[in-house]
Order: sequence, then structure tokens, then C-alpha cells
Amino acid sequence: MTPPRRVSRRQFGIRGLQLLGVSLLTGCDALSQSSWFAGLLERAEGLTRAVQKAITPRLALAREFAEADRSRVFPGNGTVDPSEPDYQALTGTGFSAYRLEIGGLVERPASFSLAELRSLPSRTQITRHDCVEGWSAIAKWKGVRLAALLERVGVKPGARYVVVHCFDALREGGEKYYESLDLGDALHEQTILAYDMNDHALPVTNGAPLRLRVERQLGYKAAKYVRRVELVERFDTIGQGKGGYWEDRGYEWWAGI
Ligand SMILES: Nc1nc2c(c(=O)[nH]1)N[C@H]1C(S)=C(S)[C@@H](COP(=O)(O)O)O[C@H]1N2
Ligand SMILES: [Mo]
Repeated sequence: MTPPRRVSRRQFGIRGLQLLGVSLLTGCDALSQSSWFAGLLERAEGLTRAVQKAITPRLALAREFAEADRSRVFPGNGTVDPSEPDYQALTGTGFSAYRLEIGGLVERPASFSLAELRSLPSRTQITRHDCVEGWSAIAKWKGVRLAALLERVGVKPGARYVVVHCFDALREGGEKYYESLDLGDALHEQTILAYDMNDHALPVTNGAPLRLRVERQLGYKAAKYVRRVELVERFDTIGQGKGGYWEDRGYEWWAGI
């Protein structure tokens, strides 16, 4: 028999996700009254910072643009053609054998083909990508909401961060690219794993077949060539412990724009 406490916690989590979805449409008030969300933000940030201070900026949408604002050229940056053999094997078949894996602190570890990902709740948005190197570009992105995926697999109560692992290393044989978000950003309405860019399948240059879009942070958070998503309580044992490839090399973990 399942202990009653576990059942209620789990139901709480599912209800919380539904609540979040509804509240994003109805505004901040209902959400700020949700102790589940308040608790989530505190856990996600590991801070006792006043919730009212945390909530507004965390829920705000990044600016969205019109079709006509899209950049004629959207550069590729960092890795633009992963040389890793397991990635090359996938490009050879048009990514038909690709599966996104989701594991770690989830109730139901799973993997998803691109067709399955395309059948889940999606979002389309035209946003501006800002790279720390000093360039910006606007594109239209369509992808599965990370919140929808997390709802599918069920987030365990101890989970605090979503880590995204990629196929590529920037130097041959070097550390693989990775990034991490707290649950507040992972569940944000505009946080998607994008499979389309400007109405076409994402090109290899920009992260095929799947890349993260996290629109209120700098470009290096937007991990390309996503292979695996892992829910963790802490990330200090991953990579060099700072939560991302560039964070391990001195960039900020919270890269708000
Ligand atoms: N896997 C992976 N993701 C990555 C990078 C990378 O080198 N590898 N570079 C990052 C940086 S610094 C930027 S600015 C953007 C570039 O995305 P783009 O190639 O679509 O312009 O991807 C980010 N995500
Ligand atoms: Mo960047």
C-alpha cells in the first residue's frame, strides 16, 4: 500500500502544474496566492527572498515581435556542426532515430521521438536572442513547452533544477555543452524545446533537432543539440559544478537580460 503522505504530495505536484498553467492566463494574483508556487520559487531559487519580489520578474514575458521584425540572417554561434559520431549518425537519417530522454528526479522516466514531441502542447514565439558577444537576432521559434513535458513525466518533490545535456563539445574530446534552469524558468510560458525555426525544421547550424529557448536570459542558456533532460536537486556534481558549460568558465548562472 502506498503511504498516504506520498500520494498527497504527488497529487499536489500535478495540481500545482495545472494551477500554473491556468494562472499564467489569469495573471499573477491567483498565482501569488498559491502556496505551491511560492514554495516552488523558494525551492527553485534556494533563497528566502520575498516572494512578491521574486514573482513579478519571474513570470513576466519576454518581448515578442512581429513577423516583419525577423532578422534576415540569424548567425550560428558556438558549435554549428557537431562532429560527434552519435550526432552524425542521426543527421544521416534526418533525425528519424532521435529520441529525447528525460530522467533524474521524475516519476516516469521517458523518451520521446520528434513526432511525439510535435504532438505535445506547443508554443510559437518571435523573440530576440542576445549573445554576450554583442550581437542580437530575431527569429520565430516553435516547440514543445518544457512545462508540458515535465507534466508528462511528473516532477518528484526533491527536484529543483532542469539540466539540459547536449551532443556537442566545443573542443574535440572536451566537455559536452550543458545548461540548467530552475523550475520557475523551466515552467515559464515561453520556455520551449524548439524544433522549428522560422517555419522550417531547425537547421543543424542553430541546434537541430531540438534546442532550448529560454527567452529572458542570454543566448548561452539556449542550449542547442539537446540530447537529454535531467531533473536534479543540485548541479554541483555536474560538469565543473556551476550549472552550465559557460558558467563553468566564469559566466553568470542567472543570465537575465
Ligand atoms: N549545444 C550548444 N548550445 C549552445 C552553444 C553551443 O556552442 N553548443 N552556444 C550558445 C551560445 S553562446 C549562443 S549565442 C547560442 C547561439 O545560437 P545560434 O547558433 O542559433 O545563433 O547558442 C548557445 N547554445
Ligand atoms: Mo552567445
